[in-house]
Amino acid sequence: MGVVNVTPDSFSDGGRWFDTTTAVKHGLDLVAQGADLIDVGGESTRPGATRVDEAEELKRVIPVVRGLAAEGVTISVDTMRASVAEQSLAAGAALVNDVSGGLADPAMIPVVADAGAPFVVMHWRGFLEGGTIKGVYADVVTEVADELHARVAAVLEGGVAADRVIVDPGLGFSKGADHDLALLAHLDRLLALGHPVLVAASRKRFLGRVLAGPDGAPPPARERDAATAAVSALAARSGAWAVRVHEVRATADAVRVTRAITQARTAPPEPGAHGAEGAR
Ligand code: PMM
Repeated sequence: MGVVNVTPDSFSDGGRWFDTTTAVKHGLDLVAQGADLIDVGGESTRPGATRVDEAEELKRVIPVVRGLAAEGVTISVDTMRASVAEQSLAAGAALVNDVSGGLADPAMIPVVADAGAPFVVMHWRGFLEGGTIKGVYADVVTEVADELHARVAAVLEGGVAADRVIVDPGLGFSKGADHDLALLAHLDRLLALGHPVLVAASRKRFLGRVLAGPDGAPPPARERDAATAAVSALAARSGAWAVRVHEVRATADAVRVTRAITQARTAPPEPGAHGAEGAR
């Protein structure tokens, strides 16, 4: 899943793809680099970001969805607003990605249920009002799995079909670096919920902390793509359904190599056989 943020303030690529033509072109470039799905968002979810109003979000998102749909791209819309989801689906989006898992807008679940669209339900503990981080956990893996389970139950109750639900640990949302790392180390616990798992680690703060130099300074977001690709390979190996990334090429390669290695486990080569290039 390649990211097209049509926002001036996303933490990792803010402002770069802000106008419609550039955003559509960027989405097509990501497809050319190997993305199967493009996630279009018009509102930054960065901690402390102020919300954009509905009219502005629609103005950012809908033309980009329409432009990419016209090129045959499979699109997910990254929104917490039912109206944006509904109009994006009408404009050609295939899937709704809601970082609030339907909590921010009570109309979201009915819209998704009526459309029969796949729905990404992310683990979310609310807006960070006044800088409050609702990120206190005794056992982050168990709590995130339990809260996601409850959220999925509410989504199913609201009429979304079970085979349409995708879950996401919500890395960095009310979570510190150690929480994110623990969740990635235990993806199996999220897979056990019985739904496809989306992992969105791309360029996030926890990678900055892992990669920090001796002075403790994290590298800027755009220098975290190799680390992102490493997470993509590990997530793919663990059985993730998709990874949401800003820089697609490295992740597409990482996922392809992972797949080849996984296939080699189930179909080992004939004894003595090797390719035309010989063993290296
Ligand atoms: N993170 C961001 C935006 N959308 N969607 C899902 N499903 N999961 C996430 O973790 C997620 C998301 C924030 O990252 P960005 O500002 O770099 O796009």
